Amino acid sequence: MAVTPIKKVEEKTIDKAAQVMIRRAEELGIETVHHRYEKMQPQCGFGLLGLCCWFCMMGPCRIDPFKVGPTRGICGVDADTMVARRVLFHIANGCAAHGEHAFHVLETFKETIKHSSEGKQFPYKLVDEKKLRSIAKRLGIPDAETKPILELAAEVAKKIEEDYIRTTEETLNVLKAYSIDKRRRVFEKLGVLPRSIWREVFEAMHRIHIGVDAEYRNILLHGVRTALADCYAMTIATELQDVLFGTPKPIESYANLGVLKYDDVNIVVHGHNPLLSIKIVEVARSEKAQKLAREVGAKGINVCGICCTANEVLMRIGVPLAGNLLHQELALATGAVEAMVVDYQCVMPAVAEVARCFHTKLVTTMPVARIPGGIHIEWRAEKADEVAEEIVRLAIENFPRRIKERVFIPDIKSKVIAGFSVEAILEALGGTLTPLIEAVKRGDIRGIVGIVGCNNPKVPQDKGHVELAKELIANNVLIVGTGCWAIAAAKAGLMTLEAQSLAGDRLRKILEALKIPPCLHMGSCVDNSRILVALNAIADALGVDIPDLPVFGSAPEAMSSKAVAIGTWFVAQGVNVHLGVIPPVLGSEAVTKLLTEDLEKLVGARFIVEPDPKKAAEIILEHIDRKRRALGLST
Ligand code: MSK
Repeated sequence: MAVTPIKKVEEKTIDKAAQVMIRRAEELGIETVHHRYEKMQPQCGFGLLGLCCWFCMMGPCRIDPFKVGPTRGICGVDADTMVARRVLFHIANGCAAHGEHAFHVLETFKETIKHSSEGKQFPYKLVDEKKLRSIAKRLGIPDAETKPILELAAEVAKKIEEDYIRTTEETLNVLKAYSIDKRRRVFEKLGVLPRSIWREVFEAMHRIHIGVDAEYRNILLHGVRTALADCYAMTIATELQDVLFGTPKPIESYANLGVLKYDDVNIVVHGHNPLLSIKIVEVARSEKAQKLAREVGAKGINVCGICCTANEVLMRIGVPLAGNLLHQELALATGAVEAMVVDYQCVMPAVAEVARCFHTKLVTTMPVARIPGGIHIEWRAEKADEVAEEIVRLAIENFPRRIKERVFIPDIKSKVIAGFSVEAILEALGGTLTPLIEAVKRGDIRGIVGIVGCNNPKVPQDKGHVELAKELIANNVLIVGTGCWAIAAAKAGLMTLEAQSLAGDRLRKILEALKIPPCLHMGSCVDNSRILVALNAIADALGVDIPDLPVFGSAPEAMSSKAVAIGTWFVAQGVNVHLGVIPPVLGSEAVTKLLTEDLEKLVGARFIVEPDPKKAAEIILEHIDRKRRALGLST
């Protein structure tokens, strides 16, 4: 297929490996996300403003922002309601994604308890007893430190399950366990305490149905409630994954397409849920699998990852990162991948098309996520080891079909130190937050910024992520983050000890003393919950509420509905959130004002939209200094 070349590839990505691979894909006639993005131009102006609606079959309707054409949809919906409904749709969509992920982990956790109690073999184990006891303690389970582990785990599972199935007006057990009093009071006053994860998504879908909620403030208030349900669904996923696979500790690896190997069987795991990918790594590292690989002429088996499954297996077992969202097709375009194994979320259906150009097998594994062109080998908790073995064998057997002449792997990769869970950060600090808090008070750490979120082909890949991080660390701001930002920062070398040299003098001394990079990899998307746990602890230690802290959140290249949900709950928790991509809300002045101004009066924080990373850094630094002054700290 002839592909129209991208005019200036450096305007699509700052990542050198990606630049090379986009050109390589063009040579091979492979279309990527960037080419499809160009074909899609100009994108619908109504859609970009949030002014189109397809929620019923009288539509689609669109509202004229210039008020020359229709100012209402066929049902009479106005611009404010139309835009607000779309925001709520995204939040509910994001919450459903995280909620399902967490629920799958909960089901596996319960099965693990059941099999262990019956003394039966099971692919999963309760690996991190210390973490389990700390979760139980937070949940207020009696004798959390001494109770037999399986009994305790069953009580934890029950408390968490209640947060899905509750039918009363009580709020989530996990919210009560993981939020600070000051925030809980704010949520209570606003009437946004979530009741159950399923119920808030259900109610959101009801409200946006034709002829239900038509008052934009009421719709968005439920958006906040649903986003909070999302927040604690993510907490469930993180916490239970830590129990099943161990709480991350600092670990070294590499990032970027150069982690693929010419002589190895390459398996790329992609998606979000580590339940199967961890098993694949275990099997691939076994002597039996390595021997099989050698028998087909490979040197060994190399598992690497894309997106948040990559983050999960990196921070727990050191698996290298092949790349973030916009790398998924490029990894396959190397021609060196025997199997791409996907679970769910952020997997572009286009990977099937790229795989088809080579010998690559695309393997889908989750019942909720099949892709035409993929082979479906379904994960089940009780069969996880066999499924992983089958997939690894499939990849090994596929190696001889690789056409060596078509393989090209860019020799580009960076070192990365990942695995900064809250527990690991505390350990680096000597077991207490005091050194961090004292450094913030002195101004050695001017502030802390969480940078998170996706890539988006609307902006150059990684540019916002990397430039914003560099600008902030040069100004003595410590960066923590997750998701595709974390992969961007890793690829750019910002998660190494060498990157300490990019930090301002005062921050650098702290980093050198603690032997940590200036950008701390805290995990996958769901691990944004770790950032919140850290913020709660800092606010508690200082005796203030979260909006009082010299902190900020940023999603420079936000793309998914999950990002909308995460951004909304960070704001609800009192953290200002910067967005580098303009969200589809500008069609309503009222909604835009509510999100970027009025929310501050309600929850103490708001959204800020600024595409230029340098200007965004200025806004963030100004906010941090304002908060420092209010706390009586030097600036
Ligand atoms: S993978 S949600 S593109 S961060 Fe978590 Fe990356 Fe965003 Fe997906």
